[in-house]
Amino acid sequence: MYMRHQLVGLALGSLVVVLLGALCTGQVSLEFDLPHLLINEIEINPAGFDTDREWVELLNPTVEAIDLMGWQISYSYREEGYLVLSETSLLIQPGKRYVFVYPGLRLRNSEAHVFRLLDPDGNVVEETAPFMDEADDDSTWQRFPDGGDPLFPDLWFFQESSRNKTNG
Ligand SMILES: [Ca+2]
Ligand SMILES: [Ca+2]
Ligand SMILES: [Ca+2]
Repeated sequence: MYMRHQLVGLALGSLVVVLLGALCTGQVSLEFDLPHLLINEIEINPAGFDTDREWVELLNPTVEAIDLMGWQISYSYREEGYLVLSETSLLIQPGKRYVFVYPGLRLRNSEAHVFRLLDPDGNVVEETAPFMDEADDDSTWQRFPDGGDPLFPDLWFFQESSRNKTNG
């Protein structure tokens, strides 16, 4: 019990130090990432043929429109690489989503692989856990809750598709 109080005390002490530091410098350093464009849902293996039917749902959780021009997403089949999401200006408004359909056959079903999102400067903005999908049906990988939880950013469920709609 004493230990727990001591730990809470330490945590509160650290918080006070951070807040005091913020007051003194006018800056607050946050422990978690600021909101950014998200990979929110992934269909690796749609029912039937996969060609031209694999997709990712992107979500803009920020308060400003994001232009997809020059952003890239990873693919895994047959080799691994990146595809440009849009060559021209394409705005995703705040809170809105966009479904990117992979051209051709781009995603391995049976060997887990991560999905990465790169901004126009080539920075890795997001890297998911490794996913695979051998179900050959309407089930997809989806963040839970919709848009993710900042405290549990790697919480995903495999469940019936909610393409271009709220996950859940
Ligand atoms: Ca596939
Ligand atoms: Ca599927
Ligand atoms: Ca969805």
